Amino acid sequence: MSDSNTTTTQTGTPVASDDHSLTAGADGVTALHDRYLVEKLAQFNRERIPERIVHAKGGGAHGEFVVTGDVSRFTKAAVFQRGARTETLQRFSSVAGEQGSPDTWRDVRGFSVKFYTTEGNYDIVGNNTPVFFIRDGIKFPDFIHSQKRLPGSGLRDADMQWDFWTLSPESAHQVTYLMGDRGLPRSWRQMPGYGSHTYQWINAEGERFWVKYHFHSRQGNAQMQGAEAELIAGADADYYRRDLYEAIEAGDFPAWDLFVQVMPYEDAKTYRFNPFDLTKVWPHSDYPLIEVGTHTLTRNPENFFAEIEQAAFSPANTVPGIDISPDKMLMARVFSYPDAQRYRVGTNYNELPVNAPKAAVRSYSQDGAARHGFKPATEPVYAPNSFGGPVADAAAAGEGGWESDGALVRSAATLHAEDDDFGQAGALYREVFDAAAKARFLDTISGAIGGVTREDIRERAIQYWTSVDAGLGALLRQKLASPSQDANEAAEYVGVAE
Ligand code: HDD
Repeated sequence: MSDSNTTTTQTGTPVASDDHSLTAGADGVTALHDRYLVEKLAQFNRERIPERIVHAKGGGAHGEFVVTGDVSRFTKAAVFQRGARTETLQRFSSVAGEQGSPDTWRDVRGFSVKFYTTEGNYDIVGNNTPVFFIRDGIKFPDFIHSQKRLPGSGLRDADMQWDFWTLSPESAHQVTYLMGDRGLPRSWRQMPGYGSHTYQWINAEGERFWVKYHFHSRQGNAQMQGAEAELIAGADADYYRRDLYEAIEAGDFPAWDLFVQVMPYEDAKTYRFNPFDLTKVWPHSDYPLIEVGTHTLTRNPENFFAEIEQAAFSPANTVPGIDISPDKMLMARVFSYPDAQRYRVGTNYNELPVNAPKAAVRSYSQDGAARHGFKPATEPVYAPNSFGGPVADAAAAGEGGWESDGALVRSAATLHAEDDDFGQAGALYREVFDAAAKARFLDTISGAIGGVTREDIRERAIQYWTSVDAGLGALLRQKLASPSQDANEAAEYVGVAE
């Protein structure tokens, strides 16, 4: 009988040593039948799972969402009914960097929230910007390739970043956010979150609405400048992760107020631009913010790997009273995330405690690698059946939907009067950035474009910003031509220095 503190193998047998392998004599060859040594090395070799293909570097915490507003006229989802309190999990991240990359490289930040609702898990899987670089999911792998590393040198590269962006002018609005102050938040706690896409809400009467989510930080919004971000990147690559962890440990719980913009279902057809275009925001003057509730992070993970690395957020996780919209990006994402998670975590990833719903699971899914949950053998394993197994129910599912008809085509969405690529980017630059922010913006884009080596791509980049704002284009041309251009600035966006 071993002491209760004796080390054991994975199968619970006491082991003899954690210091010495079994050898033929003190200096002899190692015995293959030292199965504890073999188990230890083999298990170690399998400690990592593939990192997320995007948003690999991140951090997160557990929290609670409390409804304070009354949005029951728009959705019947239990999670958003007045007074409801729901446990949550949140993950923040950077898009392009790998697991160990510095938190303070300029990038868009992920902002995903999992609500463990009484009706199943609901995930809002968004970013700290309200728009995105592209409007069709078929471009996503190309976009990400252009932001990651060259296949030969393994280096990030300004030529391919600007080549892709300037050949994809719909990126202008998001690149304006990225190269503006929002590209370098001071912390995850001091940034907003957006669902970005248009989603669908369905009320108890079956009426449908289009909605956009906005999380406003109670800590306020704050940013840092490039020089400081560069210093921090070298000194503390985990700056954001540490900030969040330490704040929560100290009982300083970060919180965000959630609002929605609500568009009546019929408005979408005649709105001045396509309301399902992820490169656009809906002006608040058209659709004002409506209060929903407050999300507060209160508990750090006990185990980062089990609770954050294996966490699987997905826009496919909807609940009754909430559905997706005809946004082509969103439709691509609802396929992509569960697919990534089956590969990255494993087929039965939803059985892990961090992903498992608090609501009961009744399904006919079974088996697969590492399955451990199963139903009593007396229960039927197929539907329909005559043995009292669970039955699907359209009314309970509370799905939305929309009308669509037509031949299968590959084309842009139906045109609305004000669909364009540059209008909202120009408004952001002219009307939201003050003079100092405009000057910093010019510094950042000229620095980043300064790293472009191909003359045609550089010229296209000047045209791109001229389309955003003619004055900005002229200033950029002037600055790029000026010999005082600091060579170091060029490397900033590609993640080296400012
Ligand atoms: Fe995303 C992670 C794929 C647009 C916000 N994304 C993430 C993962 C994949 C994709 C495969 C890793 C999931 C995992 O392994 O757990 N993303 C896409 C595709 C998109 C796309 C195919 C376009 C069609 N993503 C996109 C937008 C947003 C995000 C438009 C924000 C509005 N993505 C995130 C995120 C994620 C992330 C919130 C969610 C889970 C996570 O990071 O941890 O930051």
